[in-house]
Amino acid sequence: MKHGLMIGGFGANAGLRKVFNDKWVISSRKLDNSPDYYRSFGNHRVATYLRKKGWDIECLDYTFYMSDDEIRQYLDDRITAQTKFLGISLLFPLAYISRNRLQGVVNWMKRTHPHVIIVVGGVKAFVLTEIGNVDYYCAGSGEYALEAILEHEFNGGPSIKATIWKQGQLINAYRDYPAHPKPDARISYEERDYIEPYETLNVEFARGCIFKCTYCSFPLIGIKGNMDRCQQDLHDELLENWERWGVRNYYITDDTVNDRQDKMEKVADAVRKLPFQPQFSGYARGDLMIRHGEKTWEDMIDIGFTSHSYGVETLNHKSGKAVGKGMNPEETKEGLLKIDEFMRKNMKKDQYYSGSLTMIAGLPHESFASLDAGKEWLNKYWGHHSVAYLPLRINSPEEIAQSVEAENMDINNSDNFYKEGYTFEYREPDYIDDPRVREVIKGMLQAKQYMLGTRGKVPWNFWVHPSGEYDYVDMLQWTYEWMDDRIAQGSYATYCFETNVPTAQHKDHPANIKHHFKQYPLEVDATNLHQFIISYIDKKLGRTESKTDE
Ligand code: B12
Ligand code: SF4
Repeated sequence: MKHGLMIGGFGANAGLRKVFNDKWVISSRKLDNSPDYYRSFGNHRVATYLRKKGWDIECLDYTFYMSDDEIRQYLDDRITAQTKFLGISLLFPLAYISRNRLQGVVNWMKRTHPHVIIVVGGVKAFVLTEIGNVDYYCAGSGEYALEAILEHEFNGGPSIKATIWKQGQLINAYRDYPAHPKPDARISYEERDYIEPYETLNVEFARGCIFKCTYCSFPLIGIKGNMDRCQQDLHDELLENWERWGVRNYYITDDTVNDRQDKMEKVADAVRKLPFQPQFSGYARGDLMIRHGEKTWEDMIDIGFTSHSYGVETLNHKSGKAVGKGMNPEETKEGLLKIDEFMRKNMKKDQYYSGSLTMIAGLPHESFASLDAGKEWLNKYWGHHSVAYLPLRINSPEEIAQSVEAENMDINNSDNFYKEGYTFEYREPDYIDDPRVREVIKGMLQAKQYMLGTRGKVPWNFWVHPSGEYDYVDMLQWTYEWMDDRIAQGSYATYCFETNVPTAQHKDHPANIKHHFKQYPLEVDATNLHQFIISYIDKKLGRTESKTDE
């Protein structure tokens, strides 16, 4: 049988395995959220599709929790003359160290197993193209694109629509091999994935988003037409994961889970037919939650979709309007409180409600005064939920003008902000008191330095707000102060997207999970999830007795 391997799991904390046996914690003293403890689902989705076409494909998750020797040992062990390709999934930009490690693995593969072609795949071209010495870069939903590559390479199929990038070929899969809609977007796991019942897997209800917010850089936005999953396919996937692995927890990967009321109804119909109650977390637009009202909230409770991350972004009306989220903030605040009350009153036993908010600091028309007004409300009324503020990130016009073809494949949303009057400073800021902010800026300067060697000739820069009142660095500082205040007042509930940590931690007492979504110790114990990853790697490397695929 034609054989392929797919590896992933190159995250920000990668390579920290040496401290695995100490107590591991997830800390709320941070500004971003980490994807490190999830499997590399992109690989599993593409592999599931290709297996239906007769391929034998094994996936390896959490790769960078292994040492370089372990990664090589695994690849040496699995690769045979039948092995045709190695797929590498990259969801997020790699930190400098991870990038070098991955490049090392790729170079070693080319020297040691030259008959295996290497395909790097994921959402964003600029992330993929940081790696050299590969045969194909596949940006976008990769099911049909990888199939086309394999047909071309090994079955005399037509040549691939691509442009040259470094030594390889760069594919715009969204445009040239579109896989949206994808009604059968199911992932089927195998024995050799060693799925545990307390894991949080990922699931798709629909592909793409019907909206087009100004700051959003997801490629499949403003999508027209029906992009929904087939109800039966969704039902069967959830049932299979329950019957084979005992899994009931999911992160939904839709850009906006609740874009339509009828979508929630359709999912609820599929879920009601299941013999168990699943639990879902995912991104829901706050304004739509409020508009759609109680019928949809009931559907959500039936589905088990009670762990939400609302992209509210701002509580300043003019700022919201400027980025496509124009609901009056008073209506937003009132609506959020209503949802909170409704969920708490009507949720089923053992369900938990997370009303995580994600906010952007530095939008058009936002001032220190309006930010502080928003903060006051959030600290008073939304202190029992997690709220993440991140400073607005946009590229300067010079960067966009000089960006290479690979970057032009990715959506650029910066233009929308130039129109609002954002300007850019090209110098190292010399006025930073807070050592944490200094550290972040230092990291960004280093990254920029690295980029100068590979692509981009524009020196480090940061935006200045149209009002002239503040700049990017001030907003970075403001978000740290925001976090300090939240910690000081004891507001640090678990984020909706960190649901996999408490789910694993309380595997024997699921009723305790809900406490994390009110308040939890500042540093939450993640030992179980880490133990799971160690044991997964041991099984993959044959260090523990385990069932193998038939
Ligand atoms: C779930 C999710 C998360 C989870 C991640 C959990 C995990 N690891 O699974 C959490 C909540 C932790 C998260 C965090 C963040 N996220 Co996020 N997230 C998503 C989301 C909604 C779904 C990703 C996903 O799992 N999709 C499902 C899988 C199956 O799809 P996939 O991996 O894309 O795979 C497909 C293709 O990419 C391709 N493919 C993938 N692998 C391979 C391999 C090969 C060989 C081939 C050929 C093809 C291929 O084919 C697959 C099937 O179609 C996306 C939006 C989206 N819908 O894609 C944003 C998204 C990936 N996130 C984004 C961002 C910005 C962030 C944050 C930076 C947010 C923040 N400001 O903190 C952080 C980053 C954290 C960090 N430390 O780096 C951005 C872009 C990231 C980027 N590359 O620049 C996205 C695209 C959203 C957006 N609006 O732009 N996120
Ligand atoms: S609703 Fe979300 S995914 Fe859709 S365009 Fe807006 S920010 Fe992007």
